[in-house]
This record gives sequence, C-alpha cells and structure tokens, in this order.
Amino acid sequence: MSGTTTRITDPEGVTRRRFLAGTGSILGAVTLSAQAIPAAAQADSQAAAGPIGDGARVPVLVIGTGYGGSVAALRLAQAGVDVHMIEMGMAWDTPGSDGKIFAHTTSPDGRSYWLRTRTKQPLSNFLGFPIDKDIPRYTGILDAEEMGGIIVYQGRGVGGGSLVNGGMAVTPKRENFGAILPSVNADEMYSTYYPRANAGLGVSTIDPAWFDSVDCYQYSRVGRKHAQRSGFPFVFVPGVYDWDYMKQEAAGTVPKSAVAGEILYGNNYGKKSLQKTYIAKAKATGKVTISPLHKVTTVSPASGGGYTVVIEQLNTSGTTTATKSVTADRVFFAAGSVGTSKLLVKLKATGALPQLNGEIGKGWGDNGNVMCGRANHMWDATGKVQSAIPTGGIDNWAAGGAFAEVAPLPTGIETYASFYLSITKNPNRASFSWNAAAGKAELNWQTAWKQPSIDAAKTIFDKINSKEGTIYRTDLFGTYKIWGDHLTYHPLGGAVLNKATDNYGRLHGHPGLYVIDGSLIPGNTSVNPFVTITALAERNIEKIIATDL
Ligand code: FAE
Repeated sequence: MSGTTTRITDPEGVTRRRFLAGTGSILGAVTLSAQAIPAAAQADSQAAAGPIGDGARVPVLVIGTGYGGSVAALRLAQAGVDVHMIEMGMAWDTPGSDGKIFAHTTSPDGRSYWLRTRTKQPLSNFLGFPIDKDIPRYTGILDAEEMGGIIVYQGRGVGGGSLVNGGMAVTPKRENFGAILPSVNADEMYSTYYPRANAGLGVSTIDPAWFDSVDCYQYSRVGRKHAQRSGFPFVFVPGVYDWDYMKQEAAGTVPKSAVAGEILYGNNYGKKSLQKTYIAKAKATGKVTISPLHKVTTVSPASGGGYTVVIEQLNTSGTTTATKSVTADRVFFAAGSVGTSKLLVKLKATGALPQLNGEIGKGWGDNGNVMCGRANHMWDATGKVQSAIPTGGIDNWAAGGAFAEVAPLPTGIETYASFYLSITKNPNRASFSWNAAAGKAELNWQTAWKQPSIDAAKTIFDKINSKEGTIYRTDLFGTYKIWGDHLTYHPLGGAVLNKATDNYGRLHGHPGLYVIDGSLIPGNTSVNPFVTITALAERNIEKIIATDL
C-alpha cells in the first residue's frame, strides 16, 4: 500500500536513507510503485461518463472543470441548456490498488503529478536535504508548470484546482474590492454573488473552541500567539473542509485525511471539492456531460455558425489517442488563468480567432504568493500532528501589503518551525505571447519580480522574529534560501475583465465566446482567489443567461 513502502531508488538513495534514519520523518517515505495507479479503472469510468464523439454538435461547450467552468455548467443546466464539459485531467473517481483515490502528501506516486518523472514539491528541501523523487509518468493531479521564471501549480482533473487546493475560502475585505475588480459593482458582489458563491461552495469557519483545544492546530495557535505579540491581527480563515468530519478524524473515529496531512495531491475524505458541490449538482440536472482526459487545442468559427472545437483525447501516459472535431454554439473558456491565456494567445496569433483584441494574454499576476518558514524556540513546539487545512491568517494588508496564512508543515515529526504562505500586494504583471517557432505560448514573468512580495512579507516576519528572538528557516526552499519566491498557487489574469472581454466575460469580436475563470481577474485578489473566481462567475453567468440565451 502506498505510504508504507520505503523502497528508495532515486539517485539520492543513500542520503535519503540516512536522512530517514536521522529524523524519523515520513516526508521522505516514497513508493515508486505504479500499482496504486488505477489505469484500467479510470478508463472504464471515463467511458461510463460518455466522452464526446467526433462530429458532435452541442449547444454549449465548457473548456475546463474548475470553479468558473463548474458555475457556468450548473447555472446553464438549471436554465435548461445542455452542456458538455471538456477536461484534460482525469475523473478522479476510482480508487487505486491502495484503496485510495489520491496519493498521500508524503508518498507521492504517479497519481501526484501531471506527466512528470520526478516530483516538483513546493517545499523542495528539508533540513537542507532535497526531497524530490522519481515517480512514474502519469496524468496525475498536480501540474507544476514551469513558465518563464515561475512554477505555476495547478490542479488537473474533474474539479480543477479544488482537487488539490487547501480549501481556504476567503472573501476579500470590501475596502479592497475596488482594486481587485475595478469595473464590477461591489454592492452587487457583496449582497448577492459572494453569498451565493459561499453557499454553493459550502464555506464555513472552524469552531473556535475546538481550534483552541485540538492538537492538530497547535501550529496555528503558535502562529496566532506570535502574530498577536507583535501587534498583528490574527483572523480565522473560512474553508470548505467538513469541520465535523475533521473533529471525528482527530477523535480517531473515521479514516483520516487533513489530520493525516493530506494536501496537494488530493484529499481522500473531508474536503468539499467541486466534485461534491457544483459539479454534483450540475450532473444531477441530467443536462451536463463531462469528457475527462480530453484537451481542447483549437477553437475557430464554424462555417455554418457556432464554433469548431478541436479536442485531443489522451491516455494516462499523456499520448493523444484520438483527435475529435465538434461544433458548439457557444464556448466558455474555463481552463484556468494559464490554460485559457495560453489557448487565447495561440488562437489570436495563429488567426483562428482573428478578432480577439490586443488585451489577450495581458495582466497576469501571481497573487503575490511567497512562502517562508521561521525557526521557533524549543518551548514553542508546533506539534507532530498538523491538520493540512490552514485556518488562520495574519492580516497586515493595509499597513504592509501582506496577508499571511499560517500553513502546516505536516512532516509527522516536531519541526519547531512556523510556516507561512503570504499573499502580497505585488504590482508586477506579466504577459503571455505566442512563440511561433517553438509552437507554444510563453510567459515573461521574472523571478526578480517577487522582490515586492518578499518586502511585504518581511513587514510581518521581521517584526515577529525580532519580538520573539527567532530567525528565518533557510533549509526549506534550497540550501541557505529563506524565501519560496519561485512559485505561485494562484495564477490570475491573462484575459482581464472589461479589457480582453466586456464587463461580463464576453470575448470581443467573436459572439458566443466567453471567459469565465481566474483569467478575468487582473493578477491579485488580496486573499486566496477561488471564492472571488466563483462569485464573479456567478455574476457573469446570470447576466449571460438573462441576455444572450
Ligand atoms: P482551475 O480550477 O484551474 O480549472 C481549470 C481546469 O481546466 C483544470 O481542471 C484544467 O485541467 C483544465 N484545462 C486546462 N486547459 C485545458 C484544455 N486545453 N482543455 C481541457 N481542459 C483544460 O481554474 N485558492 C483558494 O482560494 N484557496 C486555497 O486554499 C487554495 N489553495 C491552493 C493550493 C494549491 C496547491 C493550488 C494549485 C491552488 C490553490 N488555490 C487556492 C488556487 C485555486 O485552486 C485556483 O485559483 C482555482 O482553482 C482557479 O479556478 P479556475 O476556475 O480559474
């Protein structure tokens, strides 16, 4: 069973074994076995879902099954429209031979990464040791996409980012909204669409009394104590994890997921991913069909009206097994900020959609993500058992441009580390462009553009370190490297609302084409983005249904 094997065959094998012996950490425990991968079963379940046929004609085709795509599918179906969703990743509804659908954080296997032969963990080192390892190449759940100067982490599969994310479901402060989506009426968002999104996603906040008493949030309570001693407000971060289930996990009465440290590669229990909320409701209408392991490559006007959509069917090795051409009256781009931007810059540059305007590919930001760790004193233990779902944040947005979440470090051992993901006010914006020679879209982000994020995060952590007499950890992102400034989990922009599209996501120049995902948001949401992506999608689809259909 995955997670119990410690067979280590990577080049650092000897070092790894010594490391395991030295620390007892389960972070290094790895199985390279492919048995956990349910290839045949996944193929069966995809057949049962009824993949789209070559030559099909559909009223609405949605590219991608993340937040934007799921909202569009549900609301269109409720309005009586048949919808077909195309998803490049797998269905994630079939257990592997270990009995689990998703691999554990500390024992990644083929299920964990999208078409990689070696893991690319956000936290690449521990105690100075590199912790990445070889895995079988497979259409796994987390894509660590290396774009110019930044690694963009994204979910792959039915449910998009909701499969892999931390479930932190944060509505931005009203006072910050004008800077997030300047062309959108804030009154409507806060009275109607944020509440609708929060209800649809099943958002709730942890019971504070339980938080104060349970072992698995000791790390978060230490984070709160340090924040408050330095005069920073600590806020509870709402989430989509089922807190009642987590209480039972902590009590040992149900199989563990968050409390066992599951995050990044899927939660086997407890997290209300889109598969359990919007997508479940959409499927229940009987009007929504999903084709997993299908990737859209081209959209162009069809001669008889509507759009011709070319789709590649993939196997679990990532090889194209069929190419299908279908016609859709309307197409919703919901492939995520990177997926939608890459498709649109290609379609504009290659002349497939010649009327797209010059804003396509622009306004891309990383939501100011930067990570760091602090080394605590021995009397400030953060706990061996850490719930993988963060639930608290330090709000220094107004004064220092940073909102820092107290993140878990679920290694299974006491690390005496506090670990944080900061969302910061980083003004840098990148653009996607089409490289015709290479035949691919490229992003011009530069690693040095993270400096404003580091500066903003330091407004919190320099002060806490000085107050507590502590220092930054330098062993988590390399050797003697403090900042995790090479990545983002929150790609936003590339088809910005009211610029590349009209104020409701209609692409200029091509009636019947819409953008409805994170690419509409110009680079920053001041907090974690999926509630805003969902609320904006709720707003836009309501208008589109009322006026266009
Ligand atoms: P997304 O959810 O990315 O869905 C796009 C879908 O389109 C994916 O399933 C793709 O596989 C699919 N796709 C792409 N290209 C194609 C194509 N050509 N053909 C067919 N399908 C395609 O888009 N946000 C929070 O608010 N709170 C958190 O706690 C949080 N934690 C995160 C942790 C991790 C590790 C990661 C990676 C992200 C996290 N996020 C979090 C970000 C959040 O998941 C992300 O903003 C949303 O998922 C973006 O939603 P979209 O609908 O834009």
